[in-house]
Amino acid sequence: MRYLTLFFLLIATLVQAQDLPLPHSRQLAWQQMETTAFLHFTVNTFTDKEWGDGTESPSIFSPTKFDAKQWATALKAAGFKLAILTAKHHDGFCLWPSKYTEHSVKNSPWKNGQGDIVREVADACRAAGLKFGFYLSPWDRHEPSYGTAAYNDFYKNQLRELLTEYGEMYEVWFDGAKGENAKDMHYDFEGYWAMVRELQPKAVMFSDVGPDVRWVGNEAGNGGETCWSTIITQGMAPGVADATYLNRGDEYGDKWIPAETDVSIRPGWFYHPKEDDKVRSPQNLVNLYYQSVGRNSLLLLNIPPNREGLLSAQDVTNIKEFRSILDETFKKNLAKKGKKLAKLTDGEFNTAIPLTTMQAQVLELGKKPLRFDRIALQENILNGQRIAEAKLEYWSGGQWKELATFSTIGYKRLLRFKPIETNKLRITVLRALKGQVELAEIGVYQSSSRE
Ligand code: FUL
Repeated sequence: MRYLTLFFLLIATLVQAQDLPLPHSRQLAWQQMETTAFLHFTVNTFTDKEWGDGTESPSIFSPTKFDAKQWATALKAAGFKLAILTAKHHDGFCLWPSKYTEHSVKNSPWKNGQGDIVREVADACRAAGLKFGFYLSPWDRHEPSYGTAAYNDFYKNQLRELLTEYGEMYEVWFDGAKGENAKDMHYDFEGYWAMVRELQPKAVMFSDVGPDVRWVGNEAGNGGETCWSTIITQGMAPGVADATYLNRGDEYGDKWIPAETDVSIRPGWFYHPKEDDKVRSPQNLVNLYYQSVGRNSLLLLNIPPNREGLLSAQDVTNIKEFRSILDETFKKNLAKKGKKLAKLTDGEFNTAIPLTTMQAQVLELGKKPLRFDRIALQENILNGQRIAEAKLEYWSGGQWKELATFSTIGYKRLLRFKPIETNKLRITVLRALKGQVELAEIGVYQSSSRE
């Protein structure tokens, strides 16, 4: 009888453990990219606007030195893994010669209307070793059918062109923005999403509320100090979402939809000459990395091409230096010296160690004290996200001293602090969701002096 009870208890625990939402392999691959790039480029680049109204003449679209290779090479050199291009923004102008509208590059002077920006950028990205994705604005201020059911067919036709004629896609961006005076339009998001899933199964889909990745709730590059990869989407839709809720996520969330932090290297999303002296510095960008990737999110950094059709020199310099600083900081994981820390420093989620709530786990870094000022922690999210609160301490002067108390870890938590010297750390999970908590990785680093 006792064995039977034990057996049922075991089954109940297993069932419970599997209750939590888990990441799909495409979501995991997405999060592991960590830094991806956004490319906002369209008629706005030439009109100096952020939102076009759809009356722009295609004749103004005339990048004189357009060079997709320059974009892709610069992004690759700066360590980005994927680039997302605004194939169509709210103004409705298409960067590819869509069969379904005249409002596109085919009526522009660029390459005498024979060119295709989407094709050139997609090809250049692949050649440089970058993944590619696109943004196709549902809100369309040019298309006459907008506001009627026929627009859903129009949108799907465009979506199909992009999904079938340009090779493999890794992300499709569904923007929820709609101006105040936009027509009352009922978008068939379910239909759009089904089409992406069918035609490009590797692509994650972004919108305020997923289905695969969600908005972080602001455009300032701030991941939530607490950031769950799970949310409840009921009652929300693209454009109709609670930004504070999205920023934090929800430990009771029933869907795995991690947060994407989209932010621009300049004040605007599109290029404006007057913002040439307002490009975020490499240090500012590094800080964004800590605030996004370091808070269980992903950094989607916008680098807008200019009127010549090139990424501006300052932007290129700054993203390169940003990467060089990160590389220097995270080059050497000092925890690799710890004899018993092999499983925690091998870069694998599935060689994690179990942690028991309210039981301190000592992590021996070696005999001699090491000096460092950064720590990276990763939870085994293959089993879901569980840690709600934890504490780190370090051994110094014959006693344990508190280093940091924090909330979620998830994919990654980065901690910054004044340099310490120690040979031992200890981690205590103070609160966790049901099931087995597992620590997958620990990284211990001395930051670059250029941070
Ligand atoms: C917003 C848009 O309205 C902006 O123009 C930009 O594309 C940003 C990424 O998303 O909703």
